[in-house]
Amino acid sequence: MLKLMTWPTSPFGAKVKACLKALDLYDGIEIINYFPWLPDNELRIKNPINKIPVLILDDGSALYDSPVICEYLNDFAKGSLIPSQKKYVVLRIQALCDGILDAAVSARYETHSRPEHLRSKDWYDRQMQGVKAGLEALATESLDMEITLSSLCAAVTVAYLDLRYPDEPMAKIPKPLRNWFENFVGKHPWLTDILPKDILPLPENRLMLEQ
Ligand SMILES: N[C@@H](CCC(=O)N[C@@H](CS)C(=O)NCC(=O)O)C(=O)O
Repeated sequence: MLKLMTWPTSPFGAKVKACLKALDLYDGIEIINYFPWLPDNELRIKNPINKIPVLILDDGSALYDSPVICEYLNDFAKGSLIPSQKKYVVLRIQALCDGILDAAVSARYETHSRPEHLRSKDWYDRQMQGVKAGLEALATESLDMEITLSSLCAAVTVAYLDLRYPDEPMAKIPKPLRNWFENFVGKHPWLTDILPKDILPLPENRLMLEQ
């Protein structure tokens, strides 16, 4: 049985879960809720970079990071999440969304995880500049109303920013992207269960405060 190490707030984990659902693989997978800041070595044994999500295959080997996992799952299920006629547009949008999310997660660590005396407003602003410019670019892409890897990535990106930055002007979702998101989730309501959510208490022995 495939296993997925992830955490409910992780946007990259949510992207993989959305692919699993879209490919009808979700019910056949064991979800291991694993907080990546724990002081043990369990995650690092699977992914030396120590990040979730990690997909553990039946032979015990591991796949990371999320673009690799999503492509693997699509091939495994013979799915059409990356249509060949627009493969590089889909992959570009995924890269754009991943870039926005990397910046948003990094800024979140800066304000919530790092010891207070080490926090840098300059670093936070630099990351949020990336979020803002990335969102402007994403709003100009013609996003699918159908399920593809790129539409799933875009939906997860908006949902993560809504979760973590509801009042941050630099993370304001441009109107066309907001409209697309609402229509898209309205058309695919099962996504609501999959999008990033703060639903689990943080483990007691976490190294960092929260993510
Ligand atoms: N490029 C990676 C990014 C994954 C990532 O940043 N995961 C975060 C949680 S959302 C994490 O595990 N952070 C722990 C750390 O930075 O040590 C992917 O696409 O899977």
